[in-house]
Order: sequence, then structure tokens, then C-alpha cells
Amino acid sequence: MVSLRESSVGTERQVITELPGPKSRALQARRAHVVSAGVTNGFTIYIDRAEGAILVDVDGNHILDLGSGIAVTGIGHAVPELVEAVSRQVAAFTHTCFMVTPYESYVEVCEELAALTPGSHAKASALFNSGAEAVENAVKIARHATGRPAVIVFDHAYHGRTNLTMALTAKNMPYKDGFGPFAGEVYRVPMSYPFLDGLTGAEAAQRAIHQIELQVGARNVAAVLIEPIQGEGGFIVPADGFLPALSAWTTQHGVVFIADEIQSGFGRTGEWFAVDHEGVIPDIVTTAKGLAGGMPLAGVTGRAELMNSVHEGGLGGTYGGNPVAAVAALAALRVMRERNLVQRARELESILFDSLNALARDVNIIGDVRGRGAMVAIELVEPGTKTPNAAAAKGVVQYCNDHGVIALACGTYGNVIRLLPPLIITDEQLADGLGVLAEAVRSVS
Ligand code: PLZ
Repeated sequence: MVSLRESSVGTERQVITELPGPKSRALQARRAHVVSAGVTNGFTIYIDRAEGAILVDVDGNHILDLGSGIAVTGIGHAVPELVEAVSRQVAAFTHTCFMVTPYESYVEVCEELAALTPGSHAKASALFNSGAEAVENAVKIARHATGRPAVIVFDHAYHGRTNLTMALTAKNMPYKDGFGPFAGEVYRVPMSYPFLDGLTGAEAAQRAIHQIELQVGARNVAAVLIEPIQGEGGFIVPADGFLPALSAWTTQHGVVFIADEIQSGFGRTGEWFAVDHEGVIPDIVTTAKGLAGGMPLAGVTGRAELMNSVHEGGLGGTYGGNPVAAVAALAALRVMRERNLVQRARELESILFDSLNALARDVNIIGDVRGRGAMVAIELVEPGTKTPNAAAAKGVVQYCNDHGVIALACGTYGNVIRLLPPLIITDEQLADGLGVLAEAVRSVS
């Protein structure tokens, strides 16, 4: 039995130095000598330990985490069940390589993925290390299964930073600039962005489909790849009907519909998967982040006939489905079920919307409040317009930073503040964080 450390973190935000504190500043100076300048930090506070929704930095500040390490630690930090499962596994064995000698936890994670992802059809999965790797493999499989080259992606999309996924990602700065040439046969079409385009889901889908048919041709398309709620692109929730219409078109034309649920999956939106809100059944689902509660693990889960169309040995990688990450996933899923965290995401949704809608009525720089579950954002605009206000978003993040709250910006125009609290956050903690956010927005209004 592994002994767990005593809790000394508590549940409250508590800032005892200026932020970043002296020890964090010293570490930041040290990193400048050895860490690539290409890797940046949103907040330059160095973390010593964490529990629940609280991060403790090296200066002893207790920081409220409304970002969950970008939608990863939905079950919270240092959850005893996960700590214990991981510790036991580390002591048993850390690696064999599933392609060399297999182990049960990999199979069990694939059983979980088959059961949880939408649709009752036969499914198979392959496991990888990162979201980008999952997306790359989903595209490989779709091309292999269809024998077609083209991949359709959307404006504002984010799918990763590897060579293929850079091509799939929309935004140039900072993800792509100067890193080309990029992979070919990737075609971008307009997204449904109700706040900016005012179109119904059916209209926006027709616009996208029309462009695919005119510029690519259905018979050349291997896959339509979409985030059901776009994450990095600005928490864009497509208008109702957009995803079902796209999905129907792919079925009609033998195109593989890939839902990238890497940010939106595992209860984050108040359903296990964001496509569940509209009853859409993707042919392939990519997962990562929330899957393993902080350990690096990603999955590609799809119709068995697609996944098994690949020749033997065609998929893999040294670390994919690492046993420590796999048992973490099994523990994280148990915690999600036992604590009813999918339902909790819905409760968080109503708290978030009540508070942010009230704030939006009070100030003139919030153009839109949107999202689902515990994936909710405000889009900041120039007063009374829809013109993006990135300076305000920067100011809000800075204010939150100074006051010990992690809130992240996103969006093609850098003007969206997104909230991704751990699903185990308490009502009191969330109220505290939303209070700081409201002060932050007022301070830049
Ligand atoms: N698909 C939908 O959200 C990762 C990226 C942070 P990796 N999002 C956070 C950054 O700036 O690098 C993401 C995602 C969606 C794919 C990915 C890629 O997942 O695990 O970061 O490779």
C-alpha cells in the first residue's frame, strides 16, 4: 500500500507575496538560460504542489486553478485514487512497450473508450501520447480506409503543433509562422460562429458543404475533422444543427467524420462528449487531456471496420498507451463516475452563465457569453461593437494573474477569456474565482 502525503493545501486562494513571488522570479531567470524562448508560460509562477482546484507555488501562494492545465485535470489535482493507482503501477512496471509485450490496462482503456464514446456500433481504439499524435493517426486511418487524400478542416480550428496538425490548425501566430512547408491535401472551410456570422446551423453547414463540393469534390475527401466546440479558437459553439448536417453529408458521401474531442471530451461540457448534445455519432473520436487526469495519454476510437482496415503494424509508437498513463485513465474515469462529475459540469454551467451574464449586463465590453458545461467563455469587444478587444483580454488575464487566479485567454483574435475549472471545484471556490474575474473585467472596462 502506498502512503499518501498529508493534505496541507486547503481549499482557499491565498496570495502572500506579490505574484510572481521571489522564488518564482529566480526560477524564471534561471530558465532563461536553458529553456527555449519558443516555449512560453502564461503565468510565471512555479508550482510546488497542488490539490483539488488549488495550486501552491514555490513562494507558498495558493492559486485558484480555473484552467485545469488546459482542460486536463477535470477530476482535480492529486486525487487520492489516481495517486494510488499511478504509484502502484510505477512500482509494478513503468514500461514494456505495448507493441512488444502487452498488459491489461491498455485493453481496459480501449474497453472504456468503446463504451463511453457515442454510438453502439463495434469500435476499436489505438492509444498515443498527445492530442496531436491522436489527430495525426485519425487522419492516417481515414485516408487508409477510404483511399482518398483530402482532409477538411475549419476556420479557427486547433488540432496540434506537429507538421500535419499545424496544417490542420488555422491560426498562424504563434502556431505556424515560419514553420512550413506544411502537409498537403488539407482544405479549410468556414465554421459556424453564431456571434459573428448570425447564420443558423443549417445555413452555415450549407456554406461549408458548398465550398467542399466546389473546391475539393466529395469523392476526394477522406475526412471532415472538427472540434464540436472549438477550444483554442475561442470556445466557439456552432449553431444548432451545424454538426448534424455535416455528419449527415459525410455519411452520404462515404467520408469519415472525425470529432476532435481532445478539449471538449470527458464530461467537460456536461455530457461525456460534446457531440452528445446533438446526438451526433462520429466515425472516429480523438481524445486526450481529461482522459487520464494529467498523465499523457491520447486515444483514437472509431468504427471497428475503419480502425481495423489498417494493415498489421501500421499504427503504434514506443510509449503509446503507457501503463502508468493507462491506469491513471482508469482511475480518472472511476472518479468521474463515482463523483458524478458529468452532472457536476452541468451545475457549474448554470453558475458560470448566471454570473457571467450578470457581468455582461453590467459592463460594455462583453459581446458574448457562450459554452457548455464547465467550458464557458466571454468574448471581449470594443464597447458596443463586435470588434475584438484583445487588449482587454490581456488586461483581464494580467489582473487574474496578479490576484492568484488562473484564467486563460484564447481565440483567433486573442479576445476570449475561457474558463475550464476542474469539475470538482466547490461552489465557494468558483464564486471566489468569478469574483476576481468580474473585478478584472471591470478594471479594464
Ligand atoms: N486538439 C481540440 O485542444 C490541445 C494546446 C496548447 P496536444 N490544446 C492545447 C498549446 O498551445 O499547445 C489540443 C486541442 C484539440 C488537439 C490538441 C493537441 O493536443 O496534447 O497538445 O498535442
